[in-house]
Amino acid sequence: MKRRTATILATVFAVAAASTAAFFALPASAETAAFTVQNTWSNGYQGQVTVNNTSSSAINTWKVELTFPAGTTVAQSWNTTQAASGNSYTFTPAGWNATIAAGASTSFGFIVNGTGRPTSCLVNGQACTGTTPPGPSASTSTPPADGTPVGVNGQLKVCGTKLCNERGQVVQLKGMSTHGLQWFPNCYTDASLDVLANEWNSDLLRIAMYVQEQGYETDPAGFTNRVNNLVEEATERGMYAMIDFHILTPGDPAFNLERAKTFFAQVSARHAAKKNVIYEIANEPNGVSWAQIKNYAEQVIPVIRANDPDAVIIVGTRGWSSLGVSEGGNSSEIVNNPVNASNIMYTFHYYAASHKDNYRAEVERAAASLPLFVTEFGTVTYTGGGAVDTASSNAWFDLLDRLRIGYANWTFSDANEGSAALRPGTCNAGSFAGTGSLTESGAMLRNRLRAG
Ligand code: IDC
Repeated sequence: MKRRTATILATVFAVAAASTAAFFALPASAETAAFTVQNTWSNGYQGQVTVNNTSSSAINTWKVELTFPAGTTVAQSWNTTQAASGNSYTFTPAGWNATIAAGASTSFGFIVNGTGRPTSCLVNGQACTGTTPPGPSASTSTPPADGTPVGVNGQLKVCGTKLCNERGQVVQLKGMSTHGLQWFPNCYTDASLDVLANEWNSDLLRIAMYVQEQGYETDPAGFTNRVNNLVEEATERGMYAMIDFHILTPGDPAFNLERAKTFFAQVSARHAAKKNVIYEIANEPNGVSWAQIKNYAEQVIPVIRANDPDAVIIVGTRGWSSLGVSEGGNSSEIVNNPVNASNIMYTFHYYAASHKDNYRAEVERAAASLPLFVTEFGTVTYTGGGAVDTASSNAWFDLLDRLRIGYANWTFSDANEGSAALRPGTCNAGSFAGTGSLTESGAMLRNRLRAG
């Protein structure tokens, strides 16, 4: 143990010494840095700093120091290594972006809790007097006029550990998941989807296509068609459409590998030109190793990419998409052995009455290194039934909002179980508007989504 500690300390010391040498070797005005605000919300904002090398030779490293007013903190950053001392934050390279060629620049981003802007900014010890380099910036681009989630945000992409819109602003999508399409066809109609989009302000429709349990495997063409139709319905309403390949039992995604390849080849070909389709390739792997899930992902992702190269793809995680926690593991197995693909995120699922502090702690830890999407959660127990756990649900919402992690609630349906948003009989009656048909969970979600 002692030997190990000594070695690590020695390494850190060596790196620090090298960095210091590099700073002093630089010409006095080699770097400038520009701080910009990319996106704001009621109690926070997304900042970015671009470090420019204005000299005619490469620089080997950089250091940006930002000081914030009391009450404002940096929650997270990406493309950088962050250290804090009181209200002062030091940002150094992430590892791969230390060297900046002559005339080039590099940027890093961060999420701020609180509204205070930096009161001081230093780059390699000098005041950040630089200007934003040429190119699109948040302040010059104009969101499309239609005001829908897709109209405003366009094609999404993974940016560091976050999800960004087409202007590079972090976005947190909030929406609803269908129940199994095989069981609740009357819940997904023009009328219900109008209410979901226009009244609930849902950013997202997750389309849960079970593979077993009388799902896809019984009628591949029919279920592919239903999914395609729901993607079109979401698109018409400016919502993102998340195509969920809802494997559950058996939990090994390899059992459905050939079905997944066939299905995703077809739906990605059909929707390749759209900006609003997100692919979720394995709902809840269970009873399998992370290596097996990764292997599945690395076979399915190229099938989608061949048709739709820029779509965001979400990969399920071990233990019913618990980042491994429900099977005694944790997210380190993913961090140490990530899926070999870009523009992907990892799934986390929770049910608030069953999954509490230890799961929240793991999400917070994982979110520092992995892009996460809560593609399914319930306000009740993991069975899908039971009472709403208001305290745990609110603790989850607070965490996800703080980390800007998107979510979809199970379910926008009238199933006879506590997780359903609509009371039994609502879908046959076709009475979706207002609050009269909502369960306790439905009322909680409608309020959340309407609040934005
Ligand atoms: C549940 C449904 C329930 C159905 C059961 C089996 O709510 O009506 O009988 O599936 O298909 C998940 C799964 C999701 C589960 C949900 C609640 O992704 O399919 O739905 N849940 O048990 N993971 C954790 C909980």
